[in-house]
Amino acid sequence: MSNSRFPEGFLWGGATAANQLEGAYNEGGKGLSIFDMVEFVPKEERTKSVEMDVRSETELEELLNADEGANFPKRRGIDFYHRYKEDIALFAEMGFKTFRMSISWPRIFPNGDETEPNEEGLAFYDNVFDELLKYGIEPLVTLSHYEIPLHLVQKYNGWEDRRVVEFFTRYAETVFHRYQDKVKYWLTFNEINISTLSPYIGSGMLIDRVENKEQAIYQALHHQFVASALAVKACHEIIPDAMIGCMLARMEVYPETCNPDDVLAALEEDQKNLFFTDVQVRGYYPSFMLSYFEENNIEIEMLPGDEEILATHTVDYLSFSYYMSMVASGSPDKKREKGNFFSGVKNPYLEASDWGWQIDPKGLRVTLKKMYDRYQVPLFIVENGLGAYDTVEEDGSIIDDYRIDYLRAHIDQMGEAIKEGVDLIGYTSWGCIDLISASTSEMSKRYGFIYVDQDDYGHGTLERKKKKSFEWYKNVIATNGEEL
Ligand code: BGP
Repeated sequence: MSNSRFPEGFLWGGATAANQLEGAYNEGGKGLSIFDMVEFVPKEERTKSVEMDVRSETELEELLNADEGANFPKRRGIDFYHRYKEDIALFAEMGFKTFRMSISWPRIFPNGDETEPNEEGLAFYDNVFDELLKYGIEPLVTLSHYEIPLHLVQKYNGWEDRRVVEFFTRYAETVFHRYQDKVKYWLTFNEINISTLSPYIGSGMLIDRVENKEQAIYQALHHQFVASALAVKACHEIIPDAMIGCMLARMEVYPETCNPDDVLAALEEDQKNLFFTDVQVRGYYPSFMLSYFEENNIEIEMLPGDEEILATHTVDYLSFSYYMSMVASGSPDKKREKGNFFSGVKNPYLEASDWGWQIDPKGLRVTLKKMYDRYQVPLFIVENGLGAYDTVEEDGSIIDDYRIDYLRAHIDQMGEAIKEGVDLIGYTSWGCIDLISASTSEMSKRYGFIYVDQDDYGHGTLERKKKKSFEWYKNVIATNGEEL
C-alpha cells in the first residue's frame, strides 16, 4: 500500500498559456490578441515598471505599426502550434495526468464580436486535446489567460463595455459545445486579480481612454465577474460532468512585525486579493469592498439580475498560482521591494529568485490552509515554480538542482497541508516546458523540465532538451509524491 500523503487520482501535471506557448500569431485565421502587442524590452532599457502594461492609444498604435524587428512581440511563444505532438509526447513520458493550457480566444473568434467561429482554430484545439487524451492526459483549459481579441480593445475598450460579456459568453458556449467530450476541467480568467494592477492585460483596457481610472477598473471587473458566472452556468448546462473554477494570483501577506498596525496592513493587503475569490466562490461582493467603493466614490453599475447570477453560478473549485509571499508594513514610508507585479517589504527570513520573488514553501502551506478554511471548496494549484537562468553544459546537459530544490520544498508543504485536512485535487507546475515570461517577455526566465533553445530575441533552433528536473518530476509523479 502506498504511504503517499497525496490522494489517489491526484492530478499531477504542468501549466502553460496560449500566448506564451503557441507562437503562430497570424496563422490558422487567428486574430490579434492583446498579448501580441507586448514587447520584449531588455532590462537596461526598461523605463516602466511592468512592460506588459500597454497603457495608451498612442502606444498601441505604435506597436501595431512597428516592424517585426528584434523587440517585436509577434513571435511570442515556442512554436507549440507546430510542435505540440513532440511536446505532448514528452509530457506523457513524464507521466502527466493533466496538462493546463489556454485557448486563445482570437483563434476562435478573431475579432471577438462576430457570430461565427473560426473553424481552423477550433480544429487546432481538437487535435491538441486528442493528442493529450491519447496518452490519458486530462486537459485543464483556461478560457482567458490574459487574452482578449485586440479588436475588442480597439472598438469597445475591452471589458469596460458591457457588450463584451455577451461576446465572451458566446465564445465560452462555443468551446463547451465543441469540446464537451474532451475537456472536463475548465478555468475562467487567469489571475483575475491582476486586473486592478494591469488593466490592459487583466481587462483589455487602455487606461488613457477612461476618465476615472479606478471606477473603470472596477466596472470592467464587474463585467468579468458576471461573464465568469455565466460561463460557469453554461459549462454546467453543456457539460454536466465537468468542473469549472476561478483562478487567483495568490501570495500570503505577512505583517512586518506583531505591531497591530502591521497586522492590519497585512490583512488589508490580503483582502485586496481575497475579494476576487469572495465574489467567485461565495457569490457576492464582501462588505469590506462595498465600503471601499463607497469611500472612494466608486459606483458599480449593475444590471437587474447581476447579483443573482453571481450568487447562483459560483465555481466548483478554486485554483491559484503561487510563487512567493509578501510582507506588509503599517508605516507608509517603508521601502518596498520591486517584484514584477506585486511589491512589498523585504522578508529577512527568505531568499529571493533572480527576479526578486521571495521564495517561501511554508507560505504555500499557510495559503492552502487559509483558503480551504475560508471557502471549503476543492483547491487546485495551477501554477508554481522557479523562474531561473539555465546553463547548457558542454555535453548538452542542464543541471537544474535549484529548480528541483524549489519544487521539492513546495510539494512537500502541499503534502503536509493535505495531511492537515486540505482538499487539494491537483498540481500543475508553471512553464513545464520553457516558454516566454509573462511579466518580462524574456525567454531566459525559464521554468521548465524541458529546455527550449531560443534566446530573448527569438533566435535559436527551438530544439527541446530534457533537464535534470525532467527525470526527477517523472519519479515524483510515478510515486504519487511519495519520493521527492
Ligand atoms: C503568472 C501568469 C503566467 C506566468 C507566471 C510566471 O502571473 O499566470 O502567465 O507567466 O505568472 O510569471 P513570469 O512569466 O512573469 O515569470
